[in-house]
Amino acid sequence: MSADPAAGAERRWAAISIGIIVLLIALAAFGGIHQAVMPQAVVETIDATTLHIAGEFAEGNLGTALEPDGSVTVRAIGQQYSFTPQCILVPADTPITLRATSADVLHGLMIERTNVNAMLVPGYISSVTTRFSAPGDHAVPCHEFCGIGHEGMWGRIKVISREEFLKLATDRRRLSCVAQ
Ligand SMILES: [Cu+2]
Repeated sequence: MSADPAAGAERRWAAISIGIIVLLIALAAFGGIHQAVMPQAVVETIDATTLHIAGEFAEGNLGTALEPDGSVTVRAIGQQYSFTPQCILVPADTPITLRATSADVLHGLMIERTNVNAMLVPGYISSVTTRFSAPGDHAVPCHEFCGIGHEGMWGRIKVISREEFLKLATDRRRLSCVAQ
């Protein structure tokens, strides 16, 4: 059989295409598996069974705290079926670190109209940094199904002006807008 130069070229190109596809699949698989098996750079753990008794998430530490550098740290807990504090008070135009965890099962913490979206996993601390440009109210739904009362699990974030917040922060160690 005489060699058909066109058929040879077809086969070569097919082999190259298949080679490229195999390489891309291998790269995607390596990337995904590699990332999945590597530990996260920062994992903070906490004993979910003693959250309320002592440590960072004891009741007196929940809410919003003004840090010496002028930034703000919010500590919150998710539990079936509410967030504590139920209403989080934060200043606008301020770097905010939100630290939260779960006291029981998996919950979600999403702040509407922002890109803040975290999972609250019992035993782990979720830490998110954000900043609000303007005062206003944001709903905070739990968006991980956590049980029969899940759809009623909503918190709130109230953003006030920085001046107003600093005034409130002078005489209170932890702030929230619960019952306001
Ligand atoms: Cu929930």
